[in-house]
Amino acid sequence: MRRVVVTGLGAVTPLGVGIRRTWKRLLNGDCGIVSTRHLGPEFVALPSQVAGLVPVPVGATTSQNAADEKGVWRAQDHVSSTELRQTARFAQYGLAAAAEALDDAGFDDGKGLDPEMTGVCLGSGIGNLEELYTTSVAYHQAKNYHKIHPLFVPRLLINLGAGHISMRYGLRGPNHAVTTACTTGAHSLGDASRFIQSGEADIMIAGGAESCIHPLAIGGFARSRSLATQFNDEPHLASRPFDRDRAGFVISEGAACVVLEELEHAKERGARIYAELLGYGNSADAYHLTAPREDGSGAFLAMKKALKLAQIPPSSVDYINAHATSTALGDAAENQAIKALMLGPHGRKQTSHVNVSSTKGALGHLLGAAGAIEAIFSILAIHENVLPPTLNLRSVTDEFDCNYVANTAQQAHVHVAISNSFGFGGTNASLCFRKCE
Ligand SMILES: *[C@@H]1O[C@H](CO)[C@@H](O)[C@H](O)[C@H]1NC(C)=O
Ligand SMILES: CC(=O)N[C@H]1CO[C@H](CO)[C@@H](O)[C@@H]1O
Repeated sequence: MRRVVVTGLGAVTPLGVGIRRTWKRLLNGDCGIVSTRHLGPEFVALPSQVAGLVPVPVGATTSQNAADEKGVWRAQDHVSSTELRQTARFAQYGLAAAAEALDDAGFDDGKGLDPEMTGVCLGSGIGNLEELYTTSVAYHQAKNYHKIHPLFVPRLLINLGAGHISMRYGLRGPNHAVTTACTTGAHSLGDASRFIQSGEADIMIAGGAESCIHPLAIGGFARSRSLATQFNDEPHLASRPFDRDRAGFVISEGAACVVLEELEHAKERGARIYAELLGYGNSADAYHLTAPREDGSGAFLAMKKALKLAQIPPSSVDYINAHATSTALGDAAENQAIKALMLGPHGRKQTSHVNVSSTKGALGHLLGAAGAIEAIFSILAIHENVLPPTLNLRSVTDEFDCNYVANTAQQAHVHVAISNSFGFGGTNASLCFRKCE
């Protein structure tokens, strides 16, 4: 069986451009969630006026998040003028995250890659809503198809994110784009690992990208009653996974990519190995459009399968990066699933020994990129033996009796970590990573 390891990391997030910066600020307890009111009157009319925005230079907008000029997003630093014209913003974030991950893995500018044995899996949950909206409006008003830009379709298609990465580096291995709502990022990593296991590729760039901070997306999620609406004056308090006062998720944007590599291939070139991707489990709730099964049995099945494939008992799991988006139902269902798994026959004896956190308190919900960035946090937890915190966790109801790493990062030996992702439609995935010695 070919084994798959992680050798490179890259990200663009509301905590900044670059994975080191994001991770440092996450451990520091910083929050990337800001008000959206400066984005225009349409945003002020929405019930939820907070979002995790990738910081941009001061002056471009009045985003408070951009106070510090380092780690801010300037598209021209990451994409060529041709790419800029041809791509949606989610794809630009994806290109930047992929470039950082490749550099981090020692393949600067793609040098040293075998084109035929290197592929890309980059997905997005929603894609380019802005393009769809503006084109629809222009077309409707003029009733003239010349209002449709010649690049409309290439800017719209979700798989063009992966396509652009392959074109930039000339990668001719598998090229794939998952779109499974908020499970997209996890499925991208998991499916990419199977391309390597099967021998179709030695190296895969895998991740998720999202940028749909648009009134239509916020309005839509608000209408499905999923968003936080009670913290518009205090954005940094809006995302509060597991907390008693949690009341909906915060929409965010960004991208995250990893370089996955076959173990022997990585060893041969002396690559730094962050962790091994040991197990990948999938399940479906088969229950409801947006709500989880209350008992969390969907999440339970996904984690159980990931551990079964990893051949690891629940008692060996040191850290769980929860999907927990800060909704009343979702967090409770996942908590129940985690406890059922970790306190079951082969689990730990006490809930207080179960270490779980949700990094969405600091970043909000990156939708199609969430599974990828949270997988990276799980990998770094293993690599650096530290548990990233759950922000805004002030008080809990009785059933929340694990260690949720409230507000401050904790040192702990992390050998095995699980990253959970669940999406609308009831699709659930878990990734299991292990330290590679
Ligand atoms: C959980 O985290 C704490 C640090 O807060 C650590 O001391 C403990 O060993 C961890 N438990 C497990 C089972 O990993
Ligand atoms: C927690 C749980 O049991 N299931 C998750 C699976 O996917 C659904 C899809 O809506 C999520 O909402 C659940 O949280």
